[in-house]
This record gives sequence, structure tokens and C-alpha cells, in this order.
Amino acid sequence: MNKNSLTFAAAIISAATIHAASPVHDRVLEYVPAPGQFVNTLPEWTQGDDATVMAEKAYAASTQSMITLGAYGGYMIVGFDHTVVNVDGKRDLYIEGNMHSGGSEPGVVMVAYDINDNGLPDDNEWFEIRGSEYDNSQPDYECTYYRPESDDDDIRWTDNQGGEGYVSKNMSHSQPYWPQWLADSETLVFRGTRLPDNGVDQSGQGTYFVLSQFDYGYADNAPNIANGSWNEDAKIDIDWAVDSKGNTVKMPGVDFVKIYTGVNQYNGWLGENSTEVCRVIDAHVTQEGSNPVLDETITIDQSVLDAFLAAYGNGSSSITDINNSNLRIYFDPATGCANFNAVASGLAQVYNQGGTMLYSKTFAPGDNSIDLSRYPCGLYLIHIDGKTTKILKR
Ligand SMILES: [Ca+2]
Ligand SMILES: [Ca+2]
Ligand SMILES: [Ca+2]
Ligand SMILES: [Ca+2]
Repeated sequence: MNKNSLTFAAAIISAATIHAASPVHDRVLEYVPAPGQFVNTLPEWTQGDDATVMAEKAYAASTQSMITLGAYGGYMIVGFDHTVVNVDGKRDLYIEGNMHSGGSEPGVVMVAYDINDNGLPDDNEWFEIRGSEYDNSQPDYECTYYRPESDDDDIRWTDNQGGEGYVSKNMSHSQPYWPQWLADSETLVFRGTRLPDNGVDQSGQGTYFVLSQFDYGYADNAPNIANGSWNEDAKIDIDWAVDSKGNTVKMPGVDFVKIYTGVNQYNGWLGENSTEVCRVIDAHVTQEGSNPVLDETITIDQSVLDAFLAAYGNGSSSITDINNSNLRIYFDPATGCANFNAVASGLAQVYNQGGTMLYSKTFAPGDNSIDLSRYPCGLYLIHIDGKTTKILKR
């Protein structure tokens, strides 16, 4: 059974238990900062702490004070004790940072719905939040940091765009900048979107940098509070989620949030641009502040969930590298058709498990349907241009 068929039963059980759901993230699944001047102090690493202990410390620090994500790419992944619902026309996630005027350090936000209900964010469950700088950003960016010979050395990085530089040690922070629980790794590699530089040297001499705020869609970018309330500019609308090609994805809600430092810039004595994160909060509350209260009257829109699962759910499968892109095929139980979107024309064939060909037809670029409505439920093999995947008719 999966959670999508258990919604009603779960609602009955949760009504009978004492604990109300919390709007604040209730765990940190991964904490992997890039090197930086607050790494090993926010939160503090002590001898013997491994990645599991540091994720627990990151949870405590993020809910009680703050954590650093270090330089470009450093990240954390959080989970909740409930699904944060995507409410139409409203921003759904409120992310606290330590932004003050002239000190924006934007973090890219990614969101995941636990499609396969395994309690973990799987690679194919993530979608990026398309913030205001999406079209000015470098996609598919990769940055590699090299462990220094000595803890006193600056930390060198290179990227996949021909760039290189250093995370420089400074006088104020003498501790190692390399995450000490990852001391066995010779390199740390981070991949994602690189946001445009937002630091401007007002002095012209590298002594006074102002880090300007982006319009919307990032963590640690806007002040937490505006006019005495949670700042709308520090909130994220799940409707901003896009797939890897930039197409809007209508998600029913979010079970996991990933935040990573999105700018790769060194700002004089301020040091590297590094995102800080505190609490990640379901914005649908009846009470804001330090003890927010979840609005439990808000529920997932079943039609949005059904459409999302039809497009991305368990019935879908994908074939990699057809005309240099992934081709996703999904079965729509309402029509009995297997649907896919092709970038070029080709040949589609369907076989049953006995090896009998049921269908063979050329297709055109764009949306295509293979009608399986007259065949029984079960597993089918689909060949697209000689490559094969399986699809489950339900
Ligand atoms: Ca929304
Ligand atoms: Ca999952
Ligand atoms: Ca910072
Ligand atoms: Ca900050």
C-alpha cells in the first residue's frame, strides 16, 4: 500500500493521536556544506562526529539557531512530519535565513514529493524552484573543491566552465574550513544551478561589498520579517517548481526540501558567498512566530495529486538518451493509453510478456499516445527506436 491510498486512514489515525503535526522541518536527512569560514562551527564539529551525527547537529542548530552551507553547492536536505500542501495562489514554504540589508546570500531551493513512498527523496523526485534569476543562471554547473595539504591553506576549486579560485582562509576564523567529517575525501563535487554574482564592490578596491537581493524564489535572500510578519519575499510557492527542461510541474505538495548555496563569488573581507539556513516551515499556519501552529484544515487537492502521479508516478518509466534526452512514458489509467512526448519522429512497438507484438507504428514529434485499452492489466515492453522499457498497465 502507498500513502496516496492511505490518506483517509492516516487522517483517522492522526486524529486519534495526541501530537499535532509540526509546521517546522522535523529532520535533516543530509548536511554537506562546501568549504567555508563557518564550517565546523555552525554547527560545531567535535572529534569523532560522522556524517550522521553532523546531520543530527544540523537539525538541532537549524531549528534553534542557524547552520552554514559554506561556499557554492554546499547543501542540506530536510523532511517534514507531513506533506506541505501546495495551496493555489499562495506561497507554501517559509525559509528563515540571516539576511540583513546588503547581505543577501541566495540559496537555490529544490522540492520533492515522495512519489514511491519510501521515506526518502529519490533522484527523479526532485524539482527546482524557478526563482527570479533562473534565466540569468548557469545550469548544469559543477564545482570541485580540493582538500588542502594543511588546514592553514586556502582551498582551491575548479569548475566545468573553465573557472578556478580559492576559498581563502581569514584571520577571524582559524578552524579548518574543510568539513572534518569528510576529511577522507580528496575532493568535494557539487552540481546544480549557478546563480549570477550578486556582490558589488562599492569601494572599487575590494574593501566594501554590497550583496544585492534577488526578486524571489531563494533562501537567505530576503529578511525573515517584514511589517511584523513572516516576509512574503522569504517564502516559496511550490507552483514555481520546474523540471530539468524548465517546464512547470504542478505538484500536490512537498515532503522534502533541498537548499544549496547558489552563488560562487568571493567578496573581499566578507569572504565567500555562503547561504545560512534556520527553520524551513510550512507557511500554512494559524499562528506565526517562534511557535508556529499548522493549519490542519488544509488538505491536498486530489485532482492535482492524481494528475501528478499519472505524469510522474509509479506507473511511469523512462528511456534514457533517445535523441539526447530522456523520454518519459507514463500510463494513464483513465484512458488506457501509454503517453509520451518525443523530440523527433521514430518507431514505437509494444510487446506483451509472451513476446507477441501488439503494436508497431511510427510517431511524430510532440505528444503521442499508444492505446492499450483493449489489453489486460499487467506488464508490457515498449520499444522506442530500438531501446526498451517496461510499463505497468493498472
Ligand atoms: Ca502554492
Ligand atoms: Ca522517494
Ligand atoms: Ca554567509
Ligand atoms: Ca547569510
